[in-house]
Amino acid sequence: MPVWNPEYETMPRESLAELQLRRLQSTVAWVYERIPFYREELDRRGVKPRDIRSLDDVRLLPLTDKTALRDTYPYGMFAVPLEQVVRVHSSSGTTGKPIVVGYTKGDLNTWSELTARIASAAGVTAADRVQMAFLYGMFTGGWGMHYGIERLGATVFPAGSGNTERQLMMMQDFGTTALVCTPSYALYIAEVAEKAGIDIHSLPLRLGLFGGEPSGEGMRAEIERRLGIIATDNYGLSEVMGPGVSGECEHQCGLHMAEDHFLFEVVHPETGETLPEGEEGELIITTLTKEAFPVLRYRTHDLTVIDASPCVCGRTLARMRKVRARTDDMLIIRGVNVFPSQIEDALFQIEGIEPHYVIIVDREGAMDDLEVRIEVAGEIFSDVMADMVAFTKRVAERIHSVIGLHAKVTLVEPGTIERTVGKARHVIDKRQAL
Ligand code: DLL
Repeated sequence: MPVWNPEYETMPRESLAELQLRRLQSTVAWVYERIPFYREELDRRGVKPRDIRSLDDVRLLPLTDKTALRDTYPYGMFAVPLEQVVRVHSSSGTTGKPIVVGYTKGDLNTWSELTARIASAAGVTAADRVQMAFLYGMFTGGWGMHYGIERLGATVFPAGSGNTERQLMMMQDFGTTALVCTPSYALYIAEVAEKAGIDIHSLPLRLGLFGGEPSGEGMRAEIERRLGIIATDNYGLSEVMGPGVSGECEHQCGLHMAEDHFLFEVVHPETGETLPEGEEGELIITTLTKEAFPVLRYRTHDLTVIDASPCVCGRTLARMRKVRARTDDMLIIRGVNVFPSQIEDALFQIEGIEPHYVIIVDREGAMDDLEVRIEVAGEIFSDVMADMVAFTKRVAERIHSVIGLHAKVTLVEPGTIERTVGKARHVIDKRQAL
């Protein structure tokens, strides 16, 4: 499979490091001059842009958290006047004010280059017909992927998310070959097709580019089986750009990171200490070419591992492991640390469970209660009571073996758990309301 931009994607790692250092130096000078927040932070540390002499000197720079971006809402972290900003997006925060990010013409050019790159790595070519089923709007997913896929020369159908029957009609009539959306929406599309008696396997659809939320290997296998496609994962976040930060190649063995435009580090989530390659920790990203909204050492809260060993595809860009958890989605239940993804992985191992679940945490007196509500295949649901009880017990045991806690397992009929056309919400923590 040809590489979209071999000059950068297959660059020898020593040259890449030189490029990164040059770009880091200009970014630090750029933010020092233009963003009061960074100038103050650097002055407080007694660090001047000229002190950045090696890539390791990135550690002299402050970590940036979401709060800094919130406190300067809406434009306080912009490095250029609004006249030079040609696009604004915002992050998908659920409550309060969003984080607002801006792009110059140059930034949009970089962005479409990088989304073209990940689409190409996933296997999209100019001959593809790509259905964009991401939300268009302030979310970076829709527009970000859209321009990259156009740049690549493929045909784009900007369907947007939702109206699943119409998505399926387009897929059938337009001959869609690639689908772009969140993994949970892909599954929902499969489900609606199955119900409507549409045989997706007989359609030209062959490839999926999924991102915007975590998805494990169990979820990938389910999507690949039900849609009859190859499913690839891509990752990004609004604060550093949007999609295009990293994405899988056809070998599906980690997400190649756009290291020519970002500097990636992994740190210990509590101490902030830099961890060696191969250790799991929080991903930290410094933008190297952003003009309007550069960030230094942004704390993503996403947990991953970086692997810089060569990939069979020939790209020299290091890979990050699929993000399965965030430092802030960890639940503490009866004193035990639990990631929702651990429960999901346990569920995906059991035959008969549909990939729709919700984890409900509540407090009864001083005790935390954990309930896992799952959809099961129709046959199981209509089975005799004794079989259902045995099944429930089996699921509870599997969950216990993974997280060491007893969960109340509730089986619900197929179709009862809320579906989403964007990012799925798998956890309801009622304790927060107390
Ligand atoms: O979700 C950008 C994006 C859109 C990426 C479309 C890929 C495709 P935000 O709304 O700012 O931006 O949310 C960013 O979503 O910090 C992760 O926690 C999570 N996330 C995004 N992609 C993945 C992924 C977009 N492939 C936050 N795997 C990030 C796991 C992901 N988590």
